[in-house]
Amino acid sequence: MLLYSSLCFCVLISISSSLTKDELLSKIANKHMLTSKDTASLINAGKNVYEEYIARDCRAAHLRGRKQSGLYVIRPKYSPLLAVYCDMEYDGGGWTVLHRNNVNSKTTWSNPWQSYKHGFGDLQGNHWLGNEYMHLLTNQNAFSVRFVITDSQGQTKYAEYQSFKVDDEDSGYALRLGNYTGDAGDSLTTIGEWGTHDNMRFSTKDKDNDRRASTNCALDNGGGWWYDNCYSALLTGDIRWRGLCSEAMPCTSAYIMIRPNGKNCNIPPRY
Ligand SMILES: [Ca+2]
Repeated sequence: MLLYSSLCFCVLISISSSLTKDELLSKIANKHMLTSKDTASLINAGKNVYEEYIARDCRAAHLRGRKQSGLYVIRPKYSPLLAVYCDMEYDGGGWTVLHRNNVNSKTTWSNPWQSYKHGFGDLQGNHWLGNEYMHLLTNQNAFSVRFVITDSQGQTKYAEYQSFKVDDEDSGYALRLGNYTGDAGDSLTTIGEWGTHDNMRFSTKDKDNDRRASTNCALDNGGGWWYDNCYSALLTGDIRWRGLCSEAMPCTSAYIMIRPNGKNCNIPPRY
């Protein structure tokens, strides 16, 4: 009898958590970033989806055998469901893409705080996933981040930081970076003529959290960013990266992507 009851209970739990595709789509927090074509191409969204089995991030999906780059639904531990672009090929795959800027594709980057908070753009093209979602994603696990930039010669370079976190909104979505490796140069944690970016709060044209007293860096430069006074690197709008991208040496594309760094001692992995 006990076994029978347990079986019934398990079946009920399974049935109650199965979602149709429409139900799943309605629960995606950033569904405003999905076109109808996008919703048809969500790789891990079939007819019936068990919400509790949705991968926590692109690395988790990759570990389950998902090797195709494209749009996925993920379920970070402390977050509502999110639609993201997963790069399953670059350097071993499993990358959750937070931002893409191809300068040949026209995008409005001079958006207000609320747009940068909840994300905008096309997940398969130029976009900003959203500071709130970057915070929720990086709050669940220890991530490393790569800033991948294609320079004026067509060479792709990267700056990797061994840890990456975005603080909550009350803390201005401040950027927290670890140690640098890579070949793009470290324009985010070293202090240059125009300051640094590590530990800076996010600023937008309608919220000045930068350290330039006289003006609002976001208003002057267009895109939202972790400005200081004002920037050594800027990836929203024209791409700037000290020593690599400038007006004289225009870079053509930039990505920000994250992957668990395996250095989380406090939270056991849950795939
Ligand atoms: Ca200012």
